[in-house]
Amino acid sequence: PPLTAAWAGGLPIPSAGLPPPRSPPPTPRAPAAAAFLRATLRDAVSPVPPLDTVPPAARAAAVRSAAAWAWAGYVAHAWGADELAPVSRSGYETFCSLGVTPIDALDTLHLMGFPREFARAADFVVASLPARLAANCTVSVFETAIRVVGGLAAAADASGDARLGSLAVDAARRLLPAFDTPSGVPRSDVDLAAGPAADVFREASAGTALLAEAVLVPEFVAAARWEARLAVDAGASPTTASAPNILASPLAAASLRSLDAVLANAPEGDSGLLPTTLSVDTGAAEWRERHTVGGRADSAYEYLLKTWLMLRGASDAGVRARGERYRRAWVRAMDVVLDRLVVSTPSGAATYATSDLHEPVAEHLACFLPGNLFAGVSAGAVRGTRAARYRASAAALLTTCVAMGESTATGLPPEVALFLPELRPGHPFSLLRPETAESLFLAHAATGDPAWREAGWRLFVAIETAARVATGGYSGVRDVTVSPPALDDSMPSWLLAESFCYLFLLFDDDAAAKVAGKVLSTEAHPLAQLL
Ligand code: DMJ
Repeated sequence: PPLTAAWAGGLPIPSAGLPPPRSPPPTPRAPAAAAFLRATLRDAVSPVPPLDTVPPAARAAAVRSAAAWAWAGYVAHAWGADELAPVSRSGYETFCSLGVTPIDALDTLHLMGFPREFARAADFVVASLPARLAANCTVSVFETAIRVVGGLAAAADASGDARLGSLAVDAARRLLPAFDTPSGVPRSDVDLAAGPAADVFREASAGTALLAEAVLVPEFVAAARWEARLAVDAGASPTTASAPNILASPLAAASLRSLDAVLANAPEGDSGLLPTTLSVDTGAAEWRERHTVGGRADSAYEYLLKTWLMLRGASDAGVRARGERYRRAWVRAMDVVLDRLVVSTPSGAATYATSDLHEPVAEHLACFLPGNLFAGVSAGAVRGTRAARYRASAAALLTTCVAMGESTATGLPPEVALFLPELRPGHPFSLLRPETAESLFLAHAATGDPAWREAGWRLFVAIETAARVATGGYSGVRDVTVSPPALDDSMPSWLLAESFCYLFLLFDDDAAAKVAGKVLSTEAHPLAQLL
């Protein structure tokens, strides 16, 4: 697909980094929302106390209050819309009006202990989503899988609410036609109702897929598990829900076939980096070769590890062996990423994952990498000297991600940083992305080092100070180098699904214990392992 904008340094930027488009008119509020809002504001929102007086033991509660403020803003002004425009106090549609914010937020509400808000959101999703899913609308397979399928499956896992599990299955089935390609690598877009009709795919992505779009196993296995469980509840043989049968079901098998096509086509050796754009016909590199662990590629690397985590506890030896293949693929990929994409500035002051082999460009999106390395080491994916190397690289990378935020006037990291040769903002906007918080949580879980918690608190204070909107919600900012910053009037659904969720997990040991046995998806949805 054509790249649409330029790095500040004259290099391309993924279009995924741009603020979302607005589609007026604002979504009308559901009639019941006013009462819902009043109840939410009254019952769920306690004000965040003055930040400099918050003792460490109260930090999780402060993050929980902030999440309630984000949720209340959505309920007040955007109920039923995909996402909240907090400044103009309306909603906007980015995902075929599926109502993606409540779906993405369900498991966060559950984890943070908002049972009433969870129940109301779940009832709303159950009542409204079937009709929304049945509409003729073209969606991104990737975004719908990670936010909708993953969000519903995790919320169903957490609550046991089979209605949500059934919706996860419905949503995943509607994405399945995209995988019907010669290679098994899915097309980027699919019409939710019409499937692979000839004219539903965007011209820009016809025939190609991005690396991240080709690796979606955790979401599809989670949906397949719910499909099997519902079938058993309806009278099918209990063996339907065995791990091998779940993996053989159409939903799981399609996602695994795509992953296998990616790995089968990955070059060996020095160029063992995965291609960022793939042909859906062959699964091989397409268009212009570019290697990155940032946008367009990020979660594919993350999911090599997490596919192993999903399969490694299965009682069936064949399933475990299959998982082991993905662990080895992750180690191969990480070795090459550390060799080729992770670089240090000449002074050694900063280490970052570059998004371009020839230019010193670091995307905030790539800040998931240190957390992924820490998670792999903690899970025992690597040992000995390799584990030591991964741990040291992860700490250096995360230190730079933290510095990306702490070098700006707002304390928020920019979308893109340049190292010329030292750190400075490239694209200065912030979409309140989660990757630094995610890696801080995983780093603290792996090492117990309180410094990661301190960095997380400073990040939270920066969000509170720069991005909180007085009438409800939080907003992305246009320039993190200016304080106070201009707001971009958007609250991406990942703020509740991930950014606040990871900060809460960082400060709340009980919550962290609850997700410890789960696989955190790329959208921070805790998914059960296959047993
Ligand atoms: C989220 O939707 C997911 O974390 C995805 O993997 C990357 N982009 C956003 C957050 O930045």
